[in-house]
Amino acid sequence: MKIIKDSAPSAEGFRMPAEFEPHAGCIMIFPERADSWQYGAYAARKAFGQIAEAIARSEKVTVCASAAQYDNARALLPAHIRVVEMSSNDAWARDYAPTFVKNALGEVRGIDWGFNAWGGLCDGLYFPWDKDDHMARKLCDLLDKDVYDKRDFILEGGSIHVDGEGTCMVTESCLLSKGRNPELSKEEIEDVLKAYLNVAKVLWLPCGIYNDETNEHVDNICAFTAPGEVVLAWTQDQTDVQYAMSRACLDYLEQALDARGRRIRVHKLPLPKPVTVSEEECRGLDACLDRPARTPGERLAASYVNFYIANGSVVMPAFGDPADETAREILQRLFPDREVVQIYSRDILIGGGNIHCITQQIPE
Ligand code: KQY
Repeated sequence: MKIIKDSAPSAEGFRMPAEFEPHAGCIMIFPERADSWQYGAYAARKAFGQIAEAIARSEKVTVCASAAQYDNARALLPAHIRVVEMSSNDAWARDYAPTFVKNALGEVRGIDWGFNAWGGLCDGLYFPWDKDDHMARKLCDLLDKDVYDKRDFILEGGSIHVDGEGTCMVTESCLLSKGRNPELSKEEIEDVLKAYLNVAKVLWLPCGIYNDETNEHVDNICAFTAPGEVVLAWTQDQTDVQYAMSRACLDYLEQALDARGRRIRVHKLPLPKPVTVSEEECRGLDACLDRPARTPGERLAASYVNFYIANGSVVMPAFGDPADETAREILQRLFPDREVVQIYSRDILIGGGNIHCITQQIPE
């Protein structure tokens, strides 16, 4: 594996493909952290396993597990899912596995961004995060991919979406947060995205989902379903705090043009009714940084937008809400050539994310 320090992907003809382009596989991490996953992650591991199996029906899945959990992961997951021992601080593959870029010859390379647990000592979510921060490079080594060293720039995979045709989408609340790259201006951040993802246009949504502890990652509020088309998490309830947030994103998208000069077609994806943590769930969590990890009644950032597009399916969350089926039907209409598979993901949501946050695609 070569570590590339002196140039950026766009200078060498590499670009980040859209998630709906063909994959060689998917990376996940086996959950075990006791302040993220209630009751020793028992239920979270079952949900991760169901998601891995659903994705593995159409692409190779690699699951990283700690030394302590390797045997358990190997026993839980079927033989066609690869399990490798790799240390991490938690299980958010989207955020610390490499972002992959590809050139016209089909060569794939990784990008190793800096990771500081969603805000470092400013408003990060746990400490330390050193093992997470090392994963991108280890995974590139494992997969035999050269890697761009961009550790001087803090970025998580869940904070970017691309359409594969020159447009990237982010939220201001996340990329301009004080805990990421406070020394850089908005224009300088855009320049890094353009150089590393090889995009010509960055769409800056103002915000994400209410109480999303990542400073509102884009992958929970809005996602490309095709070039020029997005789904946006939406509520009709004007009294809900989320209404103004989704409305602000819609207003932004309705006046925006993408890199090809297209107007963006916005499909509204309903949100489930507010999901809150129960006392029983809180009792099952260890403390985090000397504080309770969650408090009873706390609202979680539940959204159907947090889905993963696999080669043959779209794997999306279910919350046991009446909107589950409506959301599934909308995604099925938008992805007619893929089977939309719904997986009950409350146990992942309690950890602070959902299906997109725990998966990272490797382009074909
Ligand atoms: O990408 C994500 N949504 C990860 C959130 C991490 C939360 C840590 N408790």
